[in-house]
This record gives sequence, structure tokens and C-alpha cells, in this order.
Amino acid sequence: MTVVGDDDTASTASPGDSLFDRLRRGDAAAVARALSAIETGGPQADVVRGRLQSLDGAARVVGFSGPPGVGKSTLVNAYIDELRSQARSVAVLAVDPSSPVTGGAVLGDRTRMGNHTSDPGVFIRSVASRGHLGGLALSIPSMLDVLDAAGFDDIVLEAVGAGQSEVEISHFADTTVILSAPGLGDDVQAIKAGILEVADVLVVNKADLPGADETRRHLEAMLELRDTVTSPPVLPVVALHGNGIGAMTQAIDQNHAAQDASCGPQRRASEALRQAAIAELTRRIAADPELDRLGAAIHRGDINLADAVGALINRAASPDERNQP
Ligand SMILES: Nc1nc2c(ncn2[C@@H]2O[C@H](COP(=O)(O)OP(=O)(O)OP(=O)(O)O)[C@@H](O)[C@H]2O)c(=O)[nH]1
Ligand SMILES: [Mg+2]
Repeated sequence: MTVVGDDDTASTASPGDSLFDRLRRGDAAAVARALSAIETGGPQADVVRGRLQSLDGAARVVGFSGPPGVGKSTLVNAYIDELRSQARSVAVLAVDPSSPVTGGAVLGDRTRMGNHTSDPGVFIRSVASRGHLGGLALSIPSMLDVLDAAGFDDIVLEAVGAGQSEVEISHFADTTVILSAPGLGDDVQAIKAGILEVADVLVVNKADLPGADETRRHLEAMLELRDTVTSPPVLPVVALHGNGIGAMTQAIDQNHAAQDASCGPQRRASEALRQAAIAELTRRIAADPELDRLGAAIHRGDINLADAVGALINRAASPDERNQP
């Protein structure tokens, strides 16, 4: 499979059947079209989603996150090399929650992964969601299901750009790899504690540069603050030259081996549900005039925060109550 853009030859008749059959055979154009349908939303997305239900997927999903310029795309490229040397097929979703699909970062990533674009065992797709209401969180699990149904052995999620996507991606991945590197500058280099919490494997990329040992010690010190029994391994890597990729792949394999293989699709369904429920709850609460009334009551000391939260959530859960005086 190669990089395929949107395929506009969608037939209006029986949108589900033939597309799904071709999808199951791993047809790249069908995969691209199913992904586009999910991204666009609406009835086509529902048809595709419906066919994907009770999928017993076998794909392993690995997420790569880290600050801008840390070397995610370079590392993903090296990881693809490693997987291909094991004859495993791989799909990459480069996820950018903040920029439109034509964003420079995504184009740059495509160039960096360029040596795989003619490999039929590699499928690369950029995902952007600016303007979609909660679109990314809602569409990613289904997009993973599409790639899973298409029979890819491995799916790689790359968080493009900075920010929340790092933590978000971990909800969808079976294994989350968090990257750090020396020389990124204090503000970007600082990996926030919340991000460390979701790491299954930590990579200190650019280990060829001065300061790599310090970065590693810094991460290990932060890990000691983690409230868990086991700590993720901290692995030095030079993504640019492929050094350390074997050890990283082993750590990813070990993390997968410790999991129930069938839990991926189910977890994605739960995560999609969680995100959709949060979005709906947020929408209802924002539209509830009682929000400001309760806010004022808290301010006056007439009600405490916990009770106000309970009242607001109850109202959101049963909108009929809004009509009560
Ligand atoms: N010295 C050194 N440079 C590296 C290494 N890995 C990546 N780089 C360089 O770091 C720069 C950024 O690499 P990218 O792979 O684009 O980083 P990224 O995290 O994908 O960046 P964004 O997608 O913009 O967030 C490039 O110039 C790479 O060549 C490495 O192991 N050592
Ligand atoms: Mg990148």
C-alpha cells in the first residue's frame, strides 16, 4: 500500500458492502476512502463504523509523542524500517489536532518518511481536525479500527506538534512511547509529569548530542516521583542513524506481550464512548442557565462546590429537569 489521497470515486450505491470487502483485502484506495468517510463524519461514517463493529482486530497500536523537533518523524521512519525488516505491514497516522491538513509539519513528515512511500507494506496518512467539533477524539478510534480491519500488523500514531495530543494519543495506543532529547531549550524540553504518567517506553533521542546523559538522568529522577510500582525503561536512541531502535522495539514488544491481545478494539470503543460522553456533557452544561445561578450561589457561600457539581451533572443527565422551575 502506498500513500493514497482522498478517493472521490465513491459510488452512491451500497456504500458499505463493496468498500468493506475491499477494505478487508487491504486495498489501499478502499482504506483511504474509509478513513475519509470517518474523518468527514455523517451517514457514510456511520455505515463504515457499523461494519467495523465486533471486529476482532490483531493490529498493535503504538503511539509516539514528544515536543516539536524531538525527532518523532525520524524515529517513526526508523521504526518502520525495523518492522519492515521483520516483514510486518504498518500503517501510520500522523495526527495533528491543531493544523489543517495542508500544514507544513505534516508535509515535512511525509518527506521524512518519503523512502517508504513506494513500499506496498506501508500506508501513511495525515489526520487533521481543525474545525471538527471534538472530531479528532471521536474519529481516531474508528480510523484505527479501519486500519485494523485492513489487516495491518502494526499501526503507528504520531502526534504532530505540541500540546495535549501527547496525552490524548495514549488513550488510543496499546503502547505509548514518549520522546525527549537534549538541546531543545528548557521550555520545550521539560516533559510534563502528566505525560510521563502515560509513558510505557521513554526514549532519549539524539543521544549523539551533548547533554543526552543529563536528559536521561533528568527523566529518571522525574520517574522516581511516579506513583507506580514499575517504571518505564529510559532508552538512548539516535533515530537519525537507527541506533537503539532494536532495544526500543524490544521494549515495545514486551509491553504488548503483557497485554491481552483482544483488548485493543474494546478499549478504543470505550475511549470513543468516554470522549463522546464528555463532549455531550460539556455541551449540555454550557447551555444550562443554571450554571451561572449555581456559580453565583457558590460565590455567596450558599452551596459548596461538590453539591453544585452534583446538581449540574444531574440536570445535564436528565434535560427534562431543566424545564422545572
Ligand atoms: N543529531 C540528531 N538529530 C536528529 C536525530 N533524530 C532527528 N534529528 C533531527 O531533528 C530534527 C527534527 O526531527 P523530526 O523527526 O522532524 O522531529 P519531529 O519530532 O517529528 O518534529 P515535529 O513533527 O515538527 O514535531 C531534524 O532535523 C532531524 O534530522 C538524532 O538522533 N540525532
Ligand atoms: Mg514530525
